[in-house]
Amino acid sequence: MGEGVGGEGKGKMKGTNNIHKALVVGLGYRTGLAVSNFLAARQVAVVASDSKSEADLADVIVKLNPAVRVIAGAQDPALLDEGFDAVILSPGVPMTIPLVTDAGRRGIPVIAEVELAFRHMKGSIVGITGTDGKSTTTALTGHVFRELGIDTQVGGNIGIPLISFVDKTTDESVVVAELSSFQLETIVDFKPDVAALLNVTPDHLDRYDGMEEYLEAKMRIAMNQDGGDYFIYNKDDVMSSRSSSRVKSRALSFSIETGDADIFYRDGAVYLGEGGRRILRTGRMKVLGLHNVQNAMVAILAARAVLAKRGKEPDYDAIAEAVYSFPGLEHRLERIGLYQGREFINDSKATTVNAVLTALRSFPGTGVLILGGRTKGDDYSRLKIGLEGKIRSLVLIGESKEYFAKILGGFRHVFAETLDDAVVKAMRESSDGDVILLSPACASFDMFKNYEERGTEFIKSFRRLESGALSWT
Ligand code: UMA
Repeated sequence: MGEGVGGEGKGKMKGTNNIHKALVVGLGYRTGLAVSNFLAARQVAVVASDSKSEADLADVIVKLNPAVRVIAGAQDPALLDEGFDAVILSPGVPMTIPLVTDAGRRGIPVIAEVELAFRHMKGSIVGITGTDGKSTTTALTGHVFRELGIDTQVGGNIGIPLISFVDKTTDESVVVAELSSFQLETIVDFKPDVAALLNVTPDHLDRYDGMEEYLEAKMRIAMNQDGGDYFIYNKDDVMSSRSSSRVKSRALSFSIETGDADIFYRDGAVYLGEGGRRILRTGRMKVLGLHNVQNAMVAILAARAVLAKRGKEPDYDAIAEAVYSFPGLEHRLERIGLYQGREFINDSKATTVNAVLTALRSFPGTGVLILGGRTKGDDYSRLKIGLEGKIRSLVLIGESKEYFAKILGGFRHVFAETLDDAVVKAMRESSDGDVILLSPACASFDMFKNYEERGTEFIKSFRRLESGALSWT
């Protein structure tokens, strides 16, 4: 048996001893795999348990360190009889499964991957949580730090487990972490230098008993912060605003509705509350929509807070340039090009009604919306408010086309069989100056492997149209 894994990074190892034998629960495609390999490389004896069958896990198992013992299928609490120093939980596994509750009863520490990563991490941590906009804000904040010449790592719920890059961090690094409520459920000492709570609206209510419980999970992001840390919150969002009074860290607010905030938006520009200095002209940003202005305000406050903790003054001009140059995330309100006066926008990642409403709000004028796919039980009639006065015509795709035709019957619509067909019909339904938006409000699995493939196919259809290979007239 090896020396065990304690923590050579920021964590003070309160209440946990070195880990010699670990049980990783939930291999997943990313988290459990990364944790298992991280620990095995440090000579920790690792058992990985997953409810899927060995056959279903084949893709993951080939990437595992051969020293890891995999127990696939049933997750019997009797497994704990072997004795473990810690259970490391992947975010997709509920804390309520018997294997995990039993571990707790036996006094085995149950920790999140982000907790383990924290114990090995160096430098400053910016943690970003909230219901909507986490990934974009995380990417944008990371982009700003990088453009300022700071060594930056970006990860968490955005798709790269923090544990996979902790070894690269130094005292000068900044880690920008997207944190879901699932990841925050099992943190112990995790303490971000800067925490941001973007907004709290109903989500994951299949896993939480109600909004208060969901909020509590999110507020864990600030539970270990002290007076030297910062908590960024949205003054326009009732739940996040209310929560700011309970944190021990220094609260910094952002707003698009009031000038009474640490940073705010007014008439196409972003200003600092104190001193009123103008920081941004939002028209220069590549990413569209007021929600991206909010995301930018978070990034600016996060940069200011980290620099303040390092005793440095922010260079707001450099920060503004960094915000302007942020290209946005792929498949999220991604501008792909202009063709015969129509602007094509790929928002394939929009799989919920809220995401589509945000997309519709983000551009002025009119357009054609490509909508449909596999529905997820959302209340799709809510789309009507966003479509009114904005959408000339709907191009309906996927297995839900008839369903949408029925519930959105008041709006002009046509059916399309493929994305090529959808692009052709969108051209015919639109006019010069319109937007052609793929923002499907649905999962992609009826027609594609995932939303990435759907977005990529849309871009290919656009390129064919541009080159003349796809004719629309
Ligand atoms: N499993 C069990 N027992 C159970 C339940 C699940 O063993 O009772 C297994 C599953 O079979 C699966 C694994 O546990 O193999 C769960 O894996 P996972 O979902 O944690 O998968 P990862 O690939 O590691 O992805 C996770 C995040 N997934 C979730 O939080 C559900 C990813 O967020 C994240 O990017 C990744 O870690 C990086 O660390 C995705 C997500 O959907 C994007 N997040 C939710 C959201 O954004 O709304 C929270």
